[in-house]
Amino acid sequence: MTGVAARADAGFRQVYAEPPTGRWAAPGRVNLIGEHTDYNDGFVLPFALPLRTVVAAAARPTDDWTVWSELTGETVRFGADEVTAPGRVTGWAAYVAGVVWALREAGHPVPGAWLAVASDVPLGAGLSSSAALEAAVLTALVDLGGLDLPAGHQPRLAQRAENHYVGAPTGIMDQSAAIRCRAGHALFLDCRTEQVEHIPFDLDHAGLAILVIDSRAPHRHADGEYASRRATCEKAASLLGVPALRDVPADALDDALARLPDDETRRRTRHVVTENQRVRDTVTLLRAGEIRRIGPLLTASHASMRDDFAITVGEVDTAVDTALAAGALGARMTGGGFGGCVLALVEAARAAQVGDAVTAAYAARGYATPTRFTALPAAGATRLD
Ligand code: GAF
Repeated sequence: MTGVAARADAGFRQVYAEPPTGRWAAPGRVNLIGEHTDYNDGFVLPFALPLRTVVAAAARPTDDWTVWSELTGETVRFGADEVTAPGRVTGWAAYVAGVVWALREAGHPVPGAWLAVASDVPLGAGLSSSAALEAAVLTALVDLGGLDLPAGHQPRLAQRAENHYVGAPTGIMDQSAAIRCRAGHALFLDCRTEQVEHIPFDLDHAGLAILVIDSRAPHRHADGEYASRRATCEKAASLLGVPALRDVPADALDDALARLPDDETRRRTRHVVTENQRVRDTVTLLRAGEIRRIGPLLTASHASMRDDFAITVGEVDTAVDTALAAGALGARMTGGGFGGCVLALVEAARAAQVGDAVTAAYAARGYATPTRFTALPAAGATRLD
């Protein structure tokens, strides 16, 4: 055992003075395309990263949970009283308590447990470290308790933990990616029906790479801005008399926009409707094995996030513009916005050159040095060993 799994395992043995029953892992993600579409009942296309969160765990005969985190060095214990209602455990352990709460609320007999968490998913980079933690804990508890909860039903439960226990009004994408992704594939998810199609995404074979650049921009007011975008979309859907913006077809967009009262609502709506169409167009190209041709869709998605949805910041725009000028086939911010990561589709042989160009552009503007890596699509949550 090496790396993050060994660290979780060693942490467990140190804190609890015995070996864990097993180790469960769940990945961070990047979203290839389809941003802020999930809570509009739309379409997304994420893939799992090889960066994972690992939970070493053992069931306990008592009705309480103890969790150690490598990141903080803290051990937090909570009992049944703290998972009868949201909000009683706070901080990082809320993601763990939230999963226990959501399982119990859905009527599952969750076993008490000792848990130890280690992670390679960077925090605050928009790579979905919180969903990775939820998914790793959920998979461990489902396995340890022999719970009857198929993988297809797990993302909704993890999302409930995040929405209601932690209090973040996110959609279903990140938990779905952490749980349902498949190695070598992107996950085409219909966020209304939760139907998935695993789309082959063989970058190596095409001589391509996805370069992920962490803009390292501080997330300024990201939580409030996310909630306000969501509220505007819901208001627009209600004004248009549809359940969600997913129900506005791309070819009826102009009519819909004409019925909305102000420029801001029109722009937010246009982003969501056109972004759903870009996801479908990307899937059509990938199904035909035309990876190179998705580049312009990625770049158009970025322009829409920048100009219509207004969720980009200088650092991410600089990374996108510089990557494109240095030869990327397409580039866009990925994740909720206001910072986080940019992904660029590049010829594999040019990845370093494109990355270096972004680093130089950041230095010229006085931004913090960006970090970067190339990513191949990895698997979703699983038991290790
Ligand atoms: C965040 C949220 F958690 C997702 O649900 C999604 O809305 C995303 O932002 C934007 O596409 O990652």
